[in-house]
This record gives sequence, C-alpha cells and structure tokens, in this order.
Amino acid sequence: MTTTARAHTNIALVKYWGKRDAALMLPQTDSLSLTLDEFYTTTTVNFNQALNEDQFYLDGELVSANKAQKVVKFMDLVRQLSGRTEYAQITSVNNVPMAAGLASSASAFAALAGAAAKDAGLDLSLKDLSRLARRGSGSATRSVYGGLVEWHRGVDDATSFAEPVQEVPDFDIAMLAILVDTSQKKVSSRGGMQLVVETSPYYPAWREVVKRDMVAIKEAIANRDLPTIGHIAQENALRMHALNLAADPGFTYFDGQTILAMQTIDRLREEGLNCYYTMDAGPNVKVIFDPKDQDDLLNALTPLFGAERLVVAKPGPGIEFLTE
Ligand code: 2P0
Repeated sequence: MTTTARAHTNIALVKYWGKRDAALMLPQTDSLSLTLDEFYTTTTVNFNQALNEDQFYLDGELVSANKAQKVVKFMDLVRQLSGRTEYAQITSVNNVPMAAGLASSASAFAALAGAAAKDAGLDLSLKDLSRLARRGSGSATRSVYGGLVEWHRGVDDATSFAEPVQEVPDFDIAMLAILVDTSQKKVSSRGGMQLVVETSPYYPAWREVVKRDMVAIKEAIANRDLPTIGHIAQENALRMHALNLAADPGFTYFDGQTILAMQTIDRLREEGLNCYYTMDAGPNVKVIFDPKDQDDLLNALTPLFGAERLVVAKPGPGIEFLTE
C-alpha cells in the first residue's frame, strides 16, 4: 500500500520563536498563521519489508542518510506509535518557486505526518495529526489546517496542537512573497530560536507580547479588520527579529534587500495601499495585503525587485489525501 498526502506551507502572523521542550517540540508561546495555496509539499509513503533502512527521495533525488536524519527520526516515532517495524520509502516533491526560496519544513512535515501515519495504519483525528506533525517541525503543526490557524502552546504533548480560526477566511486577504535571496539560510530556525531563548534578555517581554497579540489578532480576524491584522503581524515580526539582534552572539536574517523591501512597504502603506510586511528565518519578505491593491503593489515592487521575484499567494487548504 502507498499513501500520498499534500500539505501547504504557512506563514505566521504571530510567530513561534522558541521551544520549552526540544524533545517533545513544545513551544514557548501560542502562534497564529495563514496557510497559503501556492506553496506545498506532496509526499508518498510506502512501508516495505524489503527495505533495510528508510529511503527518502526529495524532488527526485535520494537524500543521504546523514541529511535525512530528521525524517528518519520522525519515521521512528511513527513506527513506535503504530507498532509497525518495516522501513519505508518516502518520496517528497516541493512545489515552491525558485528552489529553497520558500521551502518550508511546515508543509514538509505536515505532509509526511499525514502520509506516514495513514500508511502505517494509524487513524488519527486532525487534532492528533497536528500533534504528530509538531514532532517533525513546530510550524508543521499549523499546516494540517487551511486558512487562519492557531497553535496552542498547551501544557504538554496532549494539549499542544493546532486549531482552525477560520479555515476559509471570510474577508479578503492575500500574501505576496518578495524573494530577495533564495540561498540556504545561515542560521537554522532551530538553532536561532534556541540561542534566543537562552541568551536574549528580551525573551520574557516576548512571551507577554505574544499573549497580547494573540488576543488582539483573533479579535481583528473576527472583525474582518485587515489593517489591524496587518499592523499586529508587522509589529510582531519586528519584535521577533529584535530578539535575534539582542541574542549573544547577536544575529539577523535580514540583508540589504530585506530592509529595502520593508521600507518600500511602509512607504506604499503611507501612500494609501493596504499592505504590511512579515519576515521569517531568512531574508525574504512576505507582504500581507488586500487583493484589491494587487496591481498597484506589483507595479510599485516590480521595478525594484523584478517580476520573477514576486509571487502572490492566497489562503490555501489544509492537508489533503490524494490516495485512499
Ligand atoms: C513560525 N518560523 O512561526 C516561525 C517564525 C520562522 C519564524 O520557521 O525547530 O522550522 O522545526 O520547530 O518550525 C519556525 O521554525 O522550527 C519558523 P522547528 P520551524 O513559522
């Protein structure tokens, strides 16, 4: 039997940036994201008695055992939960523009969790699937659902899961990625957030920021208030990145083009466009905007960054099973 699942990536509007339990992948705070339609991973899993180790193919190429460690560790967890003992063939294809630009462990581990659990015979609810995806990568917890999704930090493994806030947003919202640099990131999310938890003096303040932002952004979502959603997301991203600057040693994911994109979005908003920025563990900038401003936004950004570096995405769906 083989099982294929597809999951879309998500971009956090209120960020997850720190763990309190690295083994169980429990986060320090809640977070909230938007799942996108344009970027997704499709993964097929096939448990096979004839194999003597897991074989992981990514975008058509066999990944070396060393580089596949996170995937093998995740498969070990699925074997432990299901009682299966066979190794598996795992085939993943990323649908992302310009390799690595927006490649995301969120869609990857959500799709793997879905395909592996089902192929192993585990019959998980979406809630339990989000808990399982969490063990692969924190942000994958949220990619089990579509649209606007909240991840509860919880108090333990059983209570740290994602839940939809609005699976299909009932107001207009879109995201535009400005791909300023698509090379591999220098500081991994995992390493960066751990350093911040251990050394950033602002970490206690960040926990309070997220508590307030979670309440405020859910209220703004209920009110279909895009300017408030965008404002909260932009401030939250800046505060997350301030943690990095204040770590020891301090670091940043921004490069010069990142700053140019941020300043440009601020200027366009002052000129009347409904647009806000957010950045993750890399230099690319994602713009939250009202789709009615799309042409104006693209016209303003194309001369600066090039049309091929601008990718528009809309809210996307939750996990999909492509085989029964
Ligand atoms: C997020 N980001 O909420 C945060 C905000 C980027 C900045 O990529 O260690 O890849 O696998 O749990 O989920 C989160 O990092 O890290 C992340 P792990 P993950 O989307």
